[in-house]
Amino acid sequence: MVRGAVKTLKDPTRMPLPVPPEALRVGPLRAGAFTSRLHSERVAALLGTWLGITFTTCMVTGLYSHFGQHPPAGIAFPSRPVALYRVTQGLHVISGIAAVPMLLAKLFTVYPKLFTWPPAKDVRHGVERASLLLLVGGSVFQLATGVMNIFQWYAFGFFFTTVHYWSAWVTIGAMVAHIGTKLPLARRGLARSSLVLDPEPAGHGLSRRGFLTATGVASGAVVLATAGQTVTPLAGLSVLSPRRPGTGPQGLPVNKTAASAGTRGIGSAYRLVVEGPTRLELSLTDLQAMPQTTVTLPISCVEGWSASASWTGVRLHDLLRLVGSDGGQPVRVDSLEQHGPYRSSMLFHPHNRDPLTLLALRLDGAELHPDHGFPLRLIAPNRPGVLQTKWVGRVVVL
Ligand SMILES: Nc1nc2c(c(=O)[nH]1)N[C@H]1C(S)=C(S)[C@@H](COP(=O)(O)O)O[C@H]1N2
Ligand SMILES: [Mo]
Repeated sequence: MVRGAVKTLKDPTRMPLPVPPEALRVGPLRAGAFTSRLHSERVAALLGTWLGITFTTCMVTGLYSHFGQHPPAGIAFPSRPVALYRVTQGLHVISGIAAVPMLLAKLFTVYPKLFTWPPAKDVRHGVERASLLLLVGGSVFQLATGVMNIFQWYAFGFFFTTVHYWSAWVTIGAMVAHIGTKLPLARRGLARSSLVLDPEPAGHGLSRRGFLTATGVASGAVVLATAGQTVTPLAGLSVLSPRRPGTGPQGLPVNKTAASAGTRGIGSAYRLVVEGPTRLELSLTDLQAMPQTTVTLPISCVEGWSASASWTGVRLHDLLRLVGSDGGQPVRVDSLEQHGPYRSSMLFHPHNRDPLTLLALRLDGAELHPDHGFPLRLIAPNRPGVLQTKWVGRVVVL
């Protein structure tokens, strides 16, 4: 009896929608309007798999970067391995760049579906198709703004990181939903038997294999032309990367110069203020007289470039002990820079106590160049570049 009752209840999402008049079926809406053999289920499934891998890599490494910069209360980020952020952020940018040709190829493969007739068979089909707008729009938006950002082309009028972060959730959500609805199709397309059941039609022009190879080659080429910004041995190939190791003052790239930060011409009146349970003011001579440590650490910018250098200076932990702190409390480092989003950064206990966390006075043996933060800059292991504060004037134990 119950069974019968269920049977008579109609699934509302399967309610058929009216079919628009046949007279509208012109141009791309005609049956058989698209003839290229590249618009195939198998090509779409393979490209979808590649995109799933690159987008997932982007999301995971992007989340790591986000939480590295905005640590959730109580979760301290590790200070080792020292180059972890260099690897994760390098992967983030490399996988994003690799995804660009894949996304273009995928959109080409599936765009005839835009002209599906009827536009929506039933409510469920309509919702499914509308959700693709989020996926396509979100993917294009993420890759376009990401690439613009690494080239420091801020043509958009919003604050990049916040919008890139929230729209990533929308995109990934739409991707998960898409994979969910397409899984049976993708399985069929990826199965070896699909080559037998759905053999490639003979014809002129690019074959499916040729199309996929061209896409792979294009992805490989843009990766090789940019990855040298963080994979140093590839630097010579990096004709497209905006910042390359070995360029810039003291052989190290610079994002913000002393001139643009308004921190040029810091002279003998300089004092570092250290505030903890007690307070201390140190001149440059005082800092130079303290025990000096030399470490080799990379600057790993969120924009994907990274370069390693040798830094010499005073251990943060030593300074904290001088004002009566054991490094257990959060510490804020303030720059002499008056404006700008990166004039201050926070450090937590793994970094505060790490013997590699320095307030550096020297870079590769020479006094810091003004653009690298003269007279004093923070350099710490496994830390996003935006948090490696330059022109440090104050250290506060909170
Ligand atoms: N005060 C201050 N420190 C700063 C910045 C800044 O804008 N202001 N930029 C940060 C960024 S984004 C990076 S990647 C590193 C780069 O250091 P470098 O210019 O010495 O290579 O400095 C960081 N320190
Ligand atoms: Mo940066």
